[in-house]
Amino acid sequence: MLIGIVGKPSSGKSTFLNAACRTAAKVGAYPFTTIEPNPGTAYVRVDCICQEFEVECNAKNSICREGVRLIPVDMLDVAGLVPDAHKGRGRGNKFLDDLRRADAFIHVVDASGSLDAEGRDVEPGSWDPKQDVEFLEREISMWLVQILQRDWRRLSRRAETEKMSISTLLGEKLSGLQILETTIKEALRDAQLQTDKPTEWTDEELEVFVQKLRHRAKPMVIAANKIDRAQADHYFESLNQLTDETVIPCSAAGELALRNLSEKGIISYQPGANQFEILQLEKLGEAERNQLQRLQTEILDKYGSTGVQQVLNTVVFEILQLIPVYPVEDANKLSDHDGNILPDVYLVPKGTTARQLAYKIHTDLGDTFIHALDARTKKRLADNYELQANDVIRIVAAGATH
Ligand SMILES: Nc1nc2c(ncn2[C@@H]2O[C@H](COP(=O)(O)OP(=O)(O)OP(=O)(O)O)[C@@H](O)[C@H]2O)c(=O)[nH]1
Ligand SMILES: [Mg+2]
Repeated sequence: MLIGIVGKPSSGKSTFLNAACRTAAKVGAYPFTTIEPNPGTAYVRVDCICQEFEVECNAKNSICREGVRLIPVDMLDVAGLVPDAHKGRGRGNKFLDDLRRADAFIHVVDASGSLDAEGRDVEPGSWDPKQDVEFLEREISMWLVQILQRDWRRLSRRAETEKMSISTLLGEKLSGLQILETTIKEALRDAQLQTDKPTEWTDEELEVFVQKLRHRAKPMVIAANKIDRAQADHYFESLNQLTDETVIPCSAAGELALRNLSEKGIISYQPGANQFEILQLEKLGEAERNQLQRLQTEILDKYGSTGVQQVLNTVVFEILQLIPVYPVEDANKLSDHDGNILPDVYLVPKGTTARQLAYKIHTDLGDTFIHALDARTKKRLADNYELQANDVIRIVAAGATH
């Protein structure tokens, strides 16, 4: 799974990546600090089922820390987008091709209104960030339009002359963008387009279709960043009212500071928490003490967290609607064949069946699937059983078990 971090220059994308992934991507108070994309691995956090089963995990594909399972998700921070990037302005929009595989985007917005459209400093509060939301969604749509337009004529003619479904042809064309034919069909319905006459679609109609497709295929959460600065709470409220996207108040810089101090052992802090504990007060200078005090009262007390972890969990569990499931090979010991307890957790879309899980683990396991077993009840589950969050599943297959 891949989550893309997008937004205008200097909104705090690389700071968000560094806070979430403990990377060292270059950060700078000037536009286009990032040119080449920065990859990272963040973790979403769920209560691990080891507590319920009263066992100690030997987590392999994830981390279990004091009953909290940290599940890795890949992230990619890219260059800043500016209005009319699709016409080549700024760094253009070609770099978004690195985000073809992205399942969702985090739009990092400067909620303090201190940067213009190009990411240059302006009087704090003088730039209304709602413009950033509008232009960014348009630029992402235009990126998709340009991908489609490359051979739209040939594709639409072929659909009509060969009497092929336009959704099937679009599905083939867009498979590299992780877009399924079912999603395309839904977007065509949303756009109310005549699917038997694609050659007659106007450019505007194609754009409407792409907007609907973007909304479904590349869903977005808005991180109202720099919430620690003046004016930001006001703009956060108005952003929240303006758009149907989820908007989460966020201080990437605050999270970064807390994680840095926590890693040095100076404070104790769990990402996502609404408080921290100072362990080594003597190691903090007066400025740092004041900064921590402000972080507590102006961010954690006010918003409940720095927002970074909440943005990640919202993308994975609310927007993408993924659920954690634990495959095991021994349903009694809850282990793999080496005896590791609850080694793996998979994030799968709601509605995933037992057989689909088998395919995710290994193609052979899917092909030779016989039935699955619920480790809690020891009941057999059919191939079309829809997995539930926190299921512990053994897959029984011909020749191989898991
Ligand atoms: N006050 C405050 N400043 C922040 C926050 N997040 C980032 N910044 C600052 O904003 C500036 C830009 O941060 P970057 O992370 O480099 O922004 P970016 O979006 O990656 O910028 P480009 O790579 O140029 O597109 C830096 O000076 C950061 O320290 C935040 O939550 N609060
Ligand atoms: Mg950057």
